[in-house]
Amino acid sequence: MEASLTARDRVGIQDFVLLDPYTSETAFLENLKKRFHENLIYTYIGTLLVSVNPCHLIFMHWQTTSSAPCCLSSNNHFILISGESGAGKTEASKKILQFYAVSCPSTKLLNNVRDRLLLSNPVLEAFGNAKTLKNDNSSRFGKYMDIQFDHQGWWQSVVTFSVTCWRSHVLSTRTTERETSTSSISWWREERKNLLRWLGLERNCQHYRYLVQGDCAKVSSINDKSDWRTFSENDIEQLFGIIASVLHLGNIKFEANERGYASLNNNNQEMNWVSKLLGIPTQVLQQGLTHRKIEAKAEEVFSPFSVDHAVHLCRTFNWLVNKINESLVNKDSSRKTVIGLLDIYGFEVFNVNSFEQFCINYCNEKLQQLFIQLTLKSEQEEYEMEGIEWESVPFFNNKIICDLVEEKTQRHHLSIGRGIWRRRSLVIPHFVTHKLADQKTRKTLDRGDFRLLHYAGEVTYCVVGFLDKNNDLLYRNGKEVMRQSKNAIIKLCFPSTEPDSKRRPETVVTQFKSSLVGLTEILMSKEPWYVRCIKPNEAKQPGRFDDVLVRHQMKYLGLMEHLRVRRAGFAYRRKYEIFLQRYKALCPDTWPNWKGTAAEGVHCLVKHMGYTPDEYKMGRTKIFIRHPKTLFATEDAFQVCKHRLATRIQAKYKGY
Ligand code: AD9
Ligand code: MG
Repeated sequence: MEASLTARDRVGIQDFVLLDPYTSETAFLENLKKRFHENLIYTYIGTLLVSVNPCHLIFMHWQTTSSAPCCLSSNNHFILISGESGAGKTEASKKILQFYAVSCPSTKLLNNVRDRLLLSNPVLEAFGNAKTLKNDNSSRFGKYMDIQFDHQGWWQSVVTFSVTCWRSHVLSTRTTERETSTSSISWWREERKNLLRWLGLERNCQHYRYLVQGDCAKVSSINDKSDWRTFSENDIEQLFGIIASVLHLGNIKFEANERGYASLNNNNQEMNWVSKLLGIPTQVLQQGLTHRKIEAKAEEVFSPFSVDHAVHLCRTFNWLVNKINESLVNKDSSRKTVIGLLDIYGFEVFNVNSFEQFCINYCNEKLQQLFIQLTLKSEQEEYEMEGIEWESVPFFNNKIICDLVEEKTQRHHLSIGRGIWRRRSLVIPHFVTHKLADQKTRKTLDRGDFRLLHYAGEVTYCVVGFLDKNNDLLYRNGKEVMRQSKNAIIKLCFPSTEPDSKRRPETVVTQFKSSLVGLTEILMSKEPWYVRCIKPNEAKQPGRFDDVLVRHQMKYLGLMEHLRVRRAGFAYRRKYEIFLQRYKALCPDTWPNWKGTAAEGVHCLVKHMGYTPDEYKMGRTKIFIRHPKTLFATEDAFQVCKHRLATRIQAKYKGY
């Protein structure tokens, strides 16, 4: 008994539900810290898993036993991984995939699908991730996949693999972050010189504006050619052609013509390279890049770049996703258990926050709302189902911020009357929050700024370029240019048969909103599991645990509330069968075999253990225990009993 207490003191408690005193935020923080320093980065709150980024490689198995949904269950599940940028969501999602991959038996066919799925990650990351100040390998796309299991609970295939290619990877000349992937670049830096020559590229990546923006060009991530096994040589060649053209495009310098509009010289070397690599006539390209009237003042001159490049990247990325889908997705439509896995781009705040951050943060806001709804809902349902009285726990509900983005009227709460979007324009109140701004904060806002009080903190957005990006004005021009390309991938991405609607396309926010609504519907139909990721320090340093930073994340991730909900009344619950099986040795009437129902056995057992009526409740299928100390006492008694039994058995067999 003593030994187990000591271990508990040293490495902390593995499930916060059993932490005493549980209401203290400091106790919660200390437990996380203790475990972090022991390299125990995973801690539960019931079925929710809290994961703290170790910021270094640790050799351990993922402790998924009680936190991963069981593939034998007949229900469909989803795992929502959340946390801010750099907190470890993508790493956690990879570990979950690995966990399911290794926990299933090997057959050649299966291995093939699994291998391809695991391999698809680096390829997607090469195109969809970027180095930002928050994270060296920051996801700029959301990824949702359904993993299918057969009736025996073995991983069978991937049925849906959808990647929401989102404009958050629009290349922007205004951000301080370099938003194009360098992992693929580092791969081809290793390649033969003639490849570079063929692409018209310099060896030195500093030569390319997109690679030096944000002063974070170097990443040593993917260098392995085998990562690209899913693709043919020809595909790779065409893809590299696209990446190289994006880099060339990034280096094109516009000049202002006599009327103040952007213009390009016919002999522009970069443009010639793009024309050659994409197989688009120089004239068409030149017109496509400049025919929109752009004022030649300050950085606005560069705006056509960003949109055109985004068009390339976004469509190319879709092509990649489709290719990966083709190689992974099983056409067998018979109903089987599915586990959905969602890894999105995390909440982010930079010095200058633009439209991309607005979309990313809104997506996080929406998923936080889903978490709130589901946590409360499922807990409430469980109590109801089990016939146990429910006591509600107050939560900060972020619905108001989602409504604000979604144009829903919120007159009584807000300092403004409506949502921030009105038709296609942005209503820019100086301060948007669920409570009125204090005067001091209000003063720090510039004219073109607005501020949202997100669930994860305040973010000031700069509205420059917001409407253009939202209205996606250049997209159609770019499409026409791209259609003339001879590059096979670009051709597929921009088919000439695609209807070119004369109608104004939906705004980016509208499209984004509806894809999020679709995602929410998928998730709502499944049983939720959560992984909440925490970033221990801003410097990405191993062994450093910043109390203030972690406490802030604990708060906005709603961990304390979740814990309170889990323990509102009852800290611990177990199916009667499982509880009886574990502790039956503690009561002479239930040991070794109990003849009655499991519920009766548990009743007999707890009576024998001296539980007072106030300490527990008998639900329809489960026992609910109010305080952890009751369970600890039972568990400790069990350890003593086990030890005694083992000693007795040893004594009995001594001499044999
Ligand atoms: V973002 O929202 O996509 O910008 P993520 O996905 O939350 O972000 P990511 O998983 O990419 O963060 O983790 C950031 C870095 O932290 C990784 O590149 C690893 O270097 C490091 N990390 C995160 N989790 C682990 C882990 N479990 N073990 C070791 C980790 N290193
Ligand atoms: Mg990520």
